[in-house]
Amino acid sequence: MKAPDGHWVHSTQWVLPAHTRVNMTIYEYDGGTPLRNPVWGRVSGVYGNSYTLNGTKKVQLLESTSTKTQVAHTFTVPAMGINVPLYAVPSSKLCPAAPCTLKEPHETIQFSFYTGHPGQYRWQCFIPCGLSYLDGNGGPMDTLGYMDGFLKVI
Ligand SMILES: [Cu+2]
Repeated sequence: MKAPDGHWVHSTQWVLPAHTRVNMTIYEYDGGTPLRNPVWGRVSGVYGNSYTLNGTKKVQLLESTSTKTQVAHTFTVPAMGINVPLYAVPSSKLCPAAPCTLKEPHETIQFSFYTGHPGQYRWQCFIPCGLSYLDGNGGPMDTLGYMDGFLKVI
C-alpha cells in the first residue's frame, strides 16, 4: 500500500476510518487462469457494484466460460460483502521479477467501498493462486502479508 507520505509499504493490514468511503487502486501484475467459479467473478459490495479496469467501467459477471477471461486474484472481504475479481496480465507479458514498476505491464483496477462500523475485517484472495501447493491453497494463500490480511476499521 502507499503510505500517506507517498512511499510504498508491503502490508496487507490496513487501518481505516469507520463510516468512510475508501477509494482503492490495485496494480495487478500477475498472470491468471480462466475463472473457475462464477461467484468469484461477481463484483459486489462496492459503490455501483462496479469497478474500472484500465479506466473502463466493468460491472457484475465476468464471462465465466471464456478462455479470454483471465483472473489472477480477487480482493474479497466476506464480512463486508466485498468481492472484486482482478484481471490478469497475459502470460506472455509478465514482469520478470518483483518488485515491478509501473512501466511494466499491469492492470489497473479501481473501485470504492464504505467501511461501515468499527471492527476487524479479514480480506483474502479466493483464487487458489498458490502454485505448487495442495490445490493451490498453500503458500501465499495462507501467509499473512500476501493473499490475505485485515482491515482494521476504527
Ligand atoms: Cu491470489
